[in-house]
Amino acid sequence: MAIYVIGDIQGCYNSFLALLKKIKFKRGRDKLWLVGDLINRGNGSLQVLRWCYKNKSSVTAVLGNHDLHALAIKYKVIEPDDEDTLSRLMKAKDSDVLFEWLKSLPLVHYEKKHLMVHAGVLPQWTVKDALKFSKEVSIQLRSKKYVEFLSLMYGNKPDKWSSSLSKNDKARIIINATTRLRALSSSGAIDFTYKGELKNMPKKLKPWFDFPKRKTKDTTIFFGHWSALDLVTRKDIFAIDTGCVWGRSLTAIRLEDKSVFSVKTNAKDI
Ligand SMILES: [Mn+2]
Repeated sequence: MAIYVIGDIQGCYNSFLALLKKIKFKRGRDKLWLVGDLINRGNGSLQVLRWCYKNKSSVTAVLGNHDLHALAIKYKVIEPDDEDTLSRLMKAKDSDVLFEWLKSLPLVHYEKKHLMVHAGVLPQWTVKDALKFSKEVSIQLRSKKYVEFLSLMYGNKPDKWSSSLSKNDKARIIINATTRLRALSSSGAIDFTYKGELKNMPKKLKPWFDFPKRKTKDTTIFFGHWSALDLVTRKDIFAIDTGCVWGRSLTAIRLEDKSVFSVKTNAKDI
């Protein structure tokens, strides 16, 4: 048995199947950890989500910004935009059950001393904090008021963590940090604009994982979301969004020995 952590699939179903073939994935023996953004932008969101649901006993996944965006469209909190490729998924006869599963996913997962999150964690958070905050959001998403909850997650404020935030502000920054975070200003405010490579990053910003005194630095963290980083394999962080939906590649890391497996994007997916 092995655990493979896989980067942002974003509806690239053929690429995903090719990667499963490459790692010789066997249901019942191996497990998959998916870093979120399972769907959207690629054209196989319905197939990816169906595969995950059918194999849910082998899949551990966390929510990404695109997954939350899809939930907001599904439950009529917002209208789809021009770049969304979710209409087949929305109209599918099994759409309700697929979204019910998606909605049940956490924001962070911790197991075997490894943390998985879609985008990042704030420097003030310990692993225990991240898990507690993820749970608070999951409780809301699983409650009867989930539509109302999804409607209040939009917005970039507050951009700074504080233990005295109101309940809604706290939920919003937890969601923004775990699903959208890339860089922080020197004062620790989330920067929502910079998406580029590290070498071009403005001096006043720092990637979240290099922010001073980050409390999770002794834990190995797997994340996606930041495709411009490409593959980063350090002792403390594994950035594994290698831009499948941008025509680059889809990557898996075997948790046990950190072996890297990757396939080029299948052109049919985008
Ligand atoms: Mn993302």
